[in-house]
Amino acid sequence: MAFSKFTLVLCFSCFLIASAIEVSYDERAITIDGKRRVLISGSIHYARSTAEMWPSLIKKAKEGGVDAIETYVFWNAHEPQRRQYDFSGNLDFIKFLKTIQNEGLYTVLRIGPYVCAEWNYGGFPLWLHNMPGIELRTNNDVFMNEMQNFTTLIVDMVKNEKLFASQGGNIILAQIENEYGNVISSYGAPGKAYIQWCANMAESQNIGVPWIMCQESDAPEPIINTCNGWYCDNFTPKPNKPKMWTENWTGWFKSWGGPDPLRTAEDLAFSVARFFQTGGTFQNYYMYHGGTNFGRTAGGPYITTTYDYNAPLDEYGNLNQPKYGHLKQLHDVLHLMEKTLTHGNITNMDYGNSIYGTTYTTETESSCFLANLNTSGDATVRLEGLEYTIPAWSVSILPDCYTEVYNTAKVNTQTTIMVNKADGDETYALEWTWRPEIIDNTILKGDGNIHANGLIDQKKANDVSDYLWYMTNLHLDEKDPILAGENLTLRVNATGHVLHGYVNGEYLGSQWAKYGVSHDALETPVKLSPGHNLISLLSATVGFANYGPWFDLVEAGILGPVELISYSGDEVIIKDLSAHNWIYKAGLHGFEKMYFHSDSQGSVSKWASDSVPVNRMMTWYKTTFKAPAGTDPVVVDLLGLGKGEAWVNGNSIGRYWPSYIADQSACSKEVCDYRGAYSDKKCTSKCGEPTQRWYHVPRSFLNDGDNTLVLFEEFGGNPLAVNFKTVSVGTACGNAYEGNTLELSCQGRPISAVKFANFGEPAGSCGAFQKGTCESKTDALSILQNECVGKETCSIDVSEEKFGGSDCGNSIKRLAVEVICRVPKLSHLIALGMPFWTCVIPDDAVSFIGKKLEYLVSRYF
Ligand SMILES: *[C@@H]1O[C@H](CO)[C@@H](O)[C@H](O)[C@H]1NC(C)=O
Ligand SMILES: *[C@@H]1O[C@H](CO)[C@@H](O)[C@H](O)[C@H]1NC(C)=O
Ligand SMILES: *[C@@H]1O[C@H](CO)[C@@H](O)[C@H](O)[C@H]1NC(C)=O
Ligand SMILES: *[C@@H]1O[C@H](CO)[C@@H](O)[C@H](O)[C@H]1NC(C)=O
Ligand SMILES: *[C@@H]1O[C@H](CO)[C@@H](O)[C@H](O)[C@H]1NC(C)=O
Ligand SMILES: CC(=O)N[C@H]1CO[C@H](CO)[C@@H](O)[C@@H]1O
Repeated sequence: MAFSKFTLVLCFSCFLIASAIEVSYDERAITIDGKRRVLISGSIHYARSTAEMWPSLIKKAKEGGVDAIETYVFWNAHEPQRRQYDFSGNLDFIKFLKTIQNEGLYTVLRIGPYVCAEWNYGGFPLWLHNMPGIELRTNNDVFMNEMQNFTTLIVDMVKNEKLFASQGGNIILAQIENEYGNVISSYGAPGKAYIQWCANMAESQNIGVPWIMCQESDAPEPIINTCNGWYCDNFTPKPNKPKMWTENWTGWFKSWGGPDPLRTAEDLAFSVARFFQTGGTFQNYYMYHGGTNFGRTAGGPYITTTYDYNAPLDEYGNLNQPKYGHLKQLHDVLHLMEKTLTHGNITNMDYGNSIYGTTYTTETESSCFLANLNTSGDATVRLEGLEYTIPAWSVSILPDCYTEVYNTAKVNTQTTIMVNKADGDETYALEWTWRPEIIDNTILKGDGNIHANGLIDQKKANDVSDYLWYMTNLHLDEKDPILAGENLTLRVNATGHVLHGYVNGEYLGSQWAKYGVSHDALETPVKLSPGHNLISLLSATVGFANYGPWFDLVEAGILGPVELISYSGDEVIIKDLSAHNWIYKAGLHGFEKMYFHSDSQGSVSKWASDSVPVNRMMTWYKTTFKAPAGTDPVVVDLLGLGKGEAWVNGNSIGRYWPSYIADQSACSKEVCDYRGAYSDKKCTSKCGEPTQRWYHVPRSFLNDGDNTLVLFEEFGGNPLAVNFKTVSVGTACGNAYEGNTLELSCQGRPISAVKFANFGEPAGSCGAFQKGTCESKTDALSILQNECVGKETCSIDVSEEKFGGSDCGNSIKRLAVEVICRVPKLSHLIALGMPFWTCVIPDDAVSFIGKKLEYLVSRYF
């Protein structure tokens, strides 16, 4: 069956190939078959989800009002060894592009192949760095040959599948290089020559659609320069080029030790509305779905495994509400105004006090924007005789210059609070086996495979592991002054990633720096004996640098100096070991032996099940588990562990580091206010909590029978609390303005109860709503109960017709509502004195007894 379905799809594409689509541009917009377009695009990186997730992510993007999906191409993932390629699994980017095409969306293909993207080494393969005579991202033949070779390979693969619009496909734009304008001044004249070469090389690929360069103000003709940033309303394109925004940061990425970022829906919508008000016609969300940095793909230093980005779709692909829905409504309005936005004459009005109006006028219609850039004062504006109230830091859109159909600060979409819950009522304890990482060879014998005089940059080792041992033998004469002195200390200046020190087999201590960027040294008392001594240092990188001028040269590992220090009277005696002969060994023994593979039969006997150790460094743990039932996304809770990497059925789910607590001081003290310019320091939260406790286990990594979880624990931790949960909607709230329709949805499960409902001037926010000083005469709660309980979605007209008059006078009223999307824990209900019969009611039966349960819940919660 699957086969015949496949052939059917193939034949469909035979028909689709029919005609080329002409993509061009003028000073107003990208044109498709001669028609100027308003285009909303969203970034989804194929390598940050699984092939099984792609169709649903893209479908949700389409439903969110997105016209195009934008992705980078990840060179180091595809060409891990020179001329050895991988396009399998979630690296099958052609399949990803076809999934977008099948959904009827356009694609923006950002080849780079330098991509930044908080991706390991910005997407460059490490072997590139180690090629003789190479200099990256500048006018260097060795580099340019490699860049051209890879770019050509990708373009040819796409051409073979006829995916460029010029061939009848859906790719409308392609990008070469990335944000080079931010760094070009550091590269001097060769940088200018290089970017010119990039343009010529790209053009010579003859793809038949325009090339773009982002953040490159002197992009060579005919390449379009585009803007990246939190806001791009002040961006001016080159003459005769459309105003395009390739990266509107929907949130921000997260670093180990850093807080949770949040960019509010109100501010993001404000930035988009301002961009279109000021003449923009193409806009891309970076990210629309951020996803997960599986394996060792996270960039650095210190980018977390989650790449959620606070995007409209969360890490697991769930709708991040209200952001998703609030933007969807904005996209619908902007699409409605496509004609006026791309053809209308533009008139700007300055009302003073940072209030600006813009009218787009064609022969037949006009559309208006009213923006209030004032960060505190709401404003009243007169337009053609009518008055409009524009809240501070917001934009109102009037598609006919008469009716306000959208205001960026008035969120009429539900807010969703997700919960992680166990399969069934209780979490069960997993049974663990363990084995030590074998390190005697390195800490006692100093065995390695590379010898060098001096300390080396870790990029010189191969890139299959974070780990590199640095070992040196030290022969000390009995009379050596360093032994004669007092307080003998080993001092190792590292680059800020993680370092563990051993001398003669004994563990001395570890050191790592906040965000992996400062240069604190490991300083520890040490005992050495006359004769032979062995110093073994283990360096663990946490993602190579991915951004900045010459970022590729940023060194990692132990660069020194490595010194022994002792004191004799007032004299300091220093023995510098940096230039010694050092022996190197890359990787973990258990990794080479594939301990992480569920079917590594050969070594099965060596896993011990008795006296499972806790807080033991350099330890492997293994357990089997059943996948949680259902289709909700699965996460594993790794609280209790230190730092390491985790594998499910042999698939790496990424680095873990739950013991890294987000810096207390990194959170903003003020209550999050959407008003005023956003930066990644604003509205942060979760300080004092583990930076990342939950790790995504994609459903496609799991099977119906036994599944294996393997952990490599580097720091020492306790696996006994590890458990699997699913992520689903717990609570949905609305806070919608009169005149709108509020849609409430539990996304696939019934609304089980209405916890709060009030029409009038309610106060507070989701989870903490309160009645205001006035309200409607009817009982909003019972109206909501009647219409919503037991249903998966319900739609409420927020109006006086529905809720009756109120004692609020003429002010604009709102409906605040909070509904519960799951059955409360039975144990909880029993504790509250619920009758026994409720214990036997399964989840699914809830809709039948919903009202009864609802009543109980509203009484007891
Ligand atoms: C890339 O380089 C290899 C040799 O290393 C060569 O065989 C291949 O043709 C090159 N590809 C392109 C598109 O230039
Ligand atoms: C913002 O509005 C207040 C009044 O609401 C006004 O006093 C202030 O000058 C305005 N600020 C700017 C920058 O226009
Ligand atoms: C738009 O501006 C052009 C040039 O100033 C003018 O010829 C045209 O009549 C204007 N169209 C409208 C609808 O105002
Ligand atoms: C430690 O190393 C860093 C480079 O990683 C260097 O900038 C710094 O000067 C070194 N410190 C000492 C004391 O040599
Ligand atoms: C050695 O360490 C001890 C204890 O910290 C301290 O009292 C003493 O002054 C140190 N000696 C020298 C020479 O620094
Ligand atoms: C164009 C722009 O806004 N660039 C900014 C991108 O973000 C970094 C980090 O926040 C800033 O340093 C750049 O100025």
